[in-house]
Amino acid sequence: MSSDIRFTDFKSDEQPTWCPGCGDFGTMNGMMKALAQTGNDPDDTFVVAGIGCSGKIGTYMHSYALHGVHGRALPVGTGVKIANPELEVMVAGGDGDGYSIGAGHFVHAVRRNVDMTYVVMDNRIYGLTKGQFSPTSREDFETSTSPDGTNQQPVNPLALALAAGGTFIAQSFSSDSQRHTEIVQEAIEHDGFGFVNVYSPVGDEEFDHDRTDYDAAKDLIMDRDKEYQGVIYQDENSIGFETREGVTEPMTDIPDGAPDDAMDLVREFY
Ligand SMILES: Cc1ncc(C[n+]2csc(CCOP(=O)(O)OP(=O)(O)O)c2C)c(N)n1
Ligand SMILES: [Mg+2]
Repeated sequence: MSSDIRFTDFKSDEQPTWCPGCGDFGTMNGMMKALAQTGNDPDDTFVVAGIGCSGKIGTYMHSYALHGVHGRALPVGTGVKIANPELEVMVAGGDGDGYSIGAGHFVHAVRRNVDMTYVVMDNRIYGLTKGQFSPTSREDFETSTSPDGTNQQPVNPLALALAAGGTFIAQSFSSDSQRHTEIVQEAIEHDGFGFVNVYSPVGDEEFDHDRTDYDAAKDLIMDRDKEYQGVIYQDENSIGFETREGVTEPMTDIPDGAPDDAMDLVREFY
């Protein structure tokens, strides 16, 4: 960790190919600022990206990074953090990546509560594949694959996270750079799984409530008529999974009674 790191140190030399005006620019800038403001530097940061326009973020940021398989960013992030808890792990991907093909991983990553930050760039569409509807598309949203609207209730990611036992649940707007940065910063500082759903809104509502009040958070999240920005729920007693006894014991410590060639097997994969 270093105190003289600027957010531009997290920028790579690659020029983003995102469309002009895309919310992904603001989302990424906020993530870089939040990383710098929490005292991280590229050498202790690992960004795991999903597949999609959003998934390109790992190329545009300067840090350790892995651009993996569609929907599988969270298990990779979990593995990185368990293998090296010293790293600041940030996972980023789209609404399709996280709430469609990766939905199962999302629920389990939330309940496992490994100390990492998950930023979902929720544009409510499959952007990279040219605009099919996504799990968060609204019922009346017309696309090439939903010419009469989707006729389905969208997934409510905040409700999913709350139901799965989330310890930090927030939403930010890519267009509100300062608030978005502050929210991601809080997610990084949270001891456990910091979840931020980021979307590009048409309108927004600030709210003032006790973030540790589970029932109040539930009421806000279930209100489908409003889009809230801020930390909606936080469990202040949260403890990161990787800090539990035995979770990050070195794999090279072979217990008594293990087969003679166990060490060779470990070396092969470690
Ligand atoms: C296993 C697999 N299925 C489908 C695809 C095709 N595919 C690539 S990106 C994508 C959806 C991207 O949507 P989202 O996650 O919302 O990202 P966005 O492009 O909107 O940022 C799909 C279906 C793929 N790459 N791999
Ligand atoms: Mg999308």
